[in-house]
Amino acid sequence: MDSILNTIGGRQIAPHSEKWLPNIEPATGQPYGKLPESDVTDVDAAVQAASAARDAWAELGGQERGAHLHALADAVEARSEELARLESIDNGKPIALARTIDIPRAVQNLRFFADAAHTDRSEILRTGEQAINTVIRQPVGIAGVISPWNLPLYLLTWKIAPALAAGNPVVAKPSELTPATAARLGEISIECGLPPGVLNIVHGSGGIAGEAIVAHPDVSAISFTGGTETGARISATAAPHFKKVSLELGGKNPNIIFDDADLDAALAGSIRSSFANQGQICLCGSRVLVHASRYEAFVDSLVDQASKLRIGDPLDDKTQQGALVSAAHRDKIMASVEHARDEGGEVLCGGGVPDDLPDRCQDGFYYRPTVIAGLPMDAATNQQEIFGPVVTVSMFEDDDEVIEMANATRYGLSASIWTRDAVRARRVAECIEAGTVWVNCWLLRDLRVPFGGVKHSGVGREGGEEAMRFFTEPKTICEVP
Ligand code: TXE
Repeated sequence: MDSILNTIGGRQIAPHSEKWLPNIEPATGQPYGKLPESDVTDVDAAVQAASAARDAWAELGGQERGAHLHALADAVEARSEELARLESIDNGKPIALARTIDIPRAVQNLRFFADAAHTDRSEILRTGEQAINTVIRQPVGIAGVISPWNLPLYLLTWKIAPALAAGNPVVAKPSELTPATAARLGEISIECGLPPGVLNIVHGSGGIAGEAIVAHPDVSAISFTGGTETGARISATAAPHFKKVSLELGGKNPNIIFDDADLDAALAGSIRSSFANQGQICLCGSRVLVHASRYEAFVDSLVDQASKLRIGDPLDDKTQQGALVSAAHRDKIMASVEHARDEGGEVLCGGGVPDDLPDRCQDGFYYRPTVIAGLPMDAATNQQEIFGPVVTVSMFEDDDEVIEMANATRYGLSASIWTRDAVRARRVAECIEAGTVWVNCWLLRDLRVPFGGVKHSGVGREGGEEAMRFFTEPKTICEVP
């Protein structure tokens, strides 16, 4: 069995308690390794290593920090195939997806913020003849990073890259369900000469190691992506310490197909936004809202294409739908679909476990792409994040009705609109309560734009300058000449 180790102070080390958690391969349901079950003592060691590295890393300057991040990006890119395979085994995602999305995006994250490190963000504001205010931005301090399992290396680097670029040492805890690529990143960071203590990666459960990071008095900022309930708990723990907190949480995103949409493009986009990564992306469009005049034809095609998605071994190049991340998550999805049936929903396709899996995958955590019709917007199925390959379809008559339907959940992360009418697209986009609205596309990302959600989808924004602002504190120096 492969053992994963913590990266603390530039060394690979076992948890002080010698306690371990099993690492399960979702495709087979079998344990294939173990990871540290770190606790408050391991987290404290990581925070001490970060404290020791803090001043030197801040004083190094943006150019040098950028050079370190570029070196890390190059080293990750050179190991792309190895990392894609690790990600696919650890998470259950199709290797084709890990090769084309997860690992390339991790490299891009590191490169983007390597370049962002060079910019001087100071501002000068003159108070007439009386004074000169210089606003400088200084590193926030030790950054606590807590990342989820759905896009493991992609989301971990999305957080650690700006934190490091802005001059902060990091203590990161990847999801205990998918620790492999983060552990490899820790090793790579040592191999490519990142100063010891600058990037510390502590593995373990959220309730123990994660809580210890959030509660540690020397950690100044917490950047978290994960479930809304966990986000609420993190907020409550961090608040008495007055930490900066950035939370990227769940979604129940509408995917709106207007009568004037390019239906082929909308269908292809909807298949991706419904089922990419087995629907385990916070940005997935889990409520498909279709204009009444197109409803029947569109839903028929959606069901047809969803049923044809190739489910199989994630390590097979041709697989389009891999395994769900864990047995518990698969069971939660199953229960959600059963609840949808109880609520009166009609399961148009999927709604169960595939029966034609390869031998190796018989005990894996699979679920068929599922489309459910006939539920009102206030049904639990349309309100709760399922986070799996399950979408509902609903009909609307006009723009005002669909805006109301789109906004009728506690979430507000993203939306997609498919229409040829640019004026309508802009009006509807402005009325939708969400951090991002895509028009005639989905998951088209520019790393410079703010990224995050409103309502219960989160607090704060990541990406570009927003991330650099989050990981720095402004200081005003007011000088009278
Ligand atoms: O996420 P958690 P879970 C949603 C999705 C999913 C639900 C639960 O709906 O079904 O959340 O998933 C760490 N203090 N998303 O339970 O618990 C944990 O170890 C500090 C949406 O897997 O939020 C992991 O590293 N940390 C989503 C990270 O938080 C804690 C991605 C995320 O796990 C902690 C994943 C605590 N008390 C799930 N408890 C998205 N927004 O993309 C847990 N953690």
